[in-house]
Amino acid sequence: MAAPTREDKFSFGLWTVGWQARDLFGEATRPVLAAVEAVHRLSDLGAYGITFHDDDLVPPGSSADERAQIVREFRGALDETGLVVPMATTNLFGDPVFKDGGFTSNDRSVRRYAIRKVMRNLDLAAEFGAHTYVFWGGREGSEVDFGKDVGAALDRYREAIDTLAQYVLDHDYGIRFALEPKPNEPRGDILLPTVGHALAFIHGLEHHEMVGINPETGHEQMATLNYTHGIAQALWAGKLFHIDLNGQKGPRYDQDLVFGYGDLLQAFSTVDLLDNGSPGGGPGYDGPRHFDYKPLRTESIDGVWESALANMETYLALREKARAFRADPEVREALDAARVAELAQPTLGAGETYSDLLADRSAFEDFDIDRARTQGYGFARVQRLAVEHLLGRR
Ligand code: GLT
Ligand code: MN
Ligand code: MN
Ligand code: MN
Repeated sequence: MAAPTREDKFSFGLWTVGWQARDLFGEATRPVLAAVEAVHRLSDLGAYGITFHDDDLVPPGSSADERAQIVREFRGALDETGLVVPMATTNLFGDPVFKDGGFTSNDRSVRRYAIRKVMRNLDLAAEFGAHTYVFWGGREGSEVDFGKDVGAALDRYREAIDTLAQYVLDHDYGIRFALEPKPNEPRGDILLPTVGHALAFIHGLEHHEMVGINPETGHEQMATLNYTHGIAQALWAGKLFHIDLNGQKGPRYDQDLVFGYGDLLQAFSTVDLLDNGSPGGGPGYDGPRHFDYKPLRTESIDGVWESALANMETYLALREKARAFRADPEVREALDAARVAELAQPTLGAGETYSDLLADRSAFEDFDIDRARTQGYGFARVQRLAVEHLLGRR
């Protein structure tokens, strides 16, 4: 199999390969990974981009001089390798000041501070040429229903996004926003818990055209939802602005496993959709394939690079399989038999109205309902062939 190249547009968060594996129960198992080192190693592995939170790149508490030097060195590494920064984001969850959220804290002064923190990092994101800015509101939520006015929190969320969108427009930064849903963890219940909630929220925004979503595989699966369906609806709405790929084994804590190391069959349909678009000719996704995973805590730095590569290799392997699947004459025949393409045909004919439908006796009075009741749809064969391809038996 071909090695990853820049054209594949693979990107990684600095916080992923840089995760020191500090968890709820134990200390870090790995030393700090310098950002410059991460840039070089990711570049060597064939990635094209690196993303960061303000605090991953510039440790909180750095002086103005230290900040300038860090930014200079990071810039140098990017220039040297040709790696780009397609996306940046703000840490509104780590500092205890955000324990009740950033944009939706009950404390108004915290909300004002949060917006300022984002504005500061938007300047840096623009300086590095990022086109997407992610908002993951992990602390926006509650544990106590009576302690949070959810409607008011959504008003404040909207106010923050509207204000920041205006800031981006006024500065001509050419940045679009991508909201990242998650159902829970670290908050007991997080606001905008799923793709669907986030899409509905976007409709009410002042600059809704510049706001889309950044769905993460594991986050939808934590909510027991079908990730491929989630991104399909985001594509349908023209809102798949960015993507966080990883692996998750069902509804438990957020595992952030390597892409494919959970529901592999669903990862297969995810790659097929992203790369090839919907079977009815709907659009695919041509943005960065961004991995948001955590290298296992058991691993030293070797395991970090091993797993970084694994994300890309798994994606490429599934891409090859998706191509072969779509090209396989037997699969085409099975898809035809399952009438997958027929769904793209409008239910009413061109120019047909409900009156015409009412007048069409074949649609109701003479409809052969027994045929429709007893027919098989042929999905079993489609699934069998998909698994055969995935297993390399075809
Ligand atoms: C954090 C979270 C991720 C988000 C990152 C962006 S931060 O690691 O678990 O899912 O994408 O803020
Ligand atoms: Mn996650
Ligand atoms: Mn994460
Ligand atoms: Mn994520």
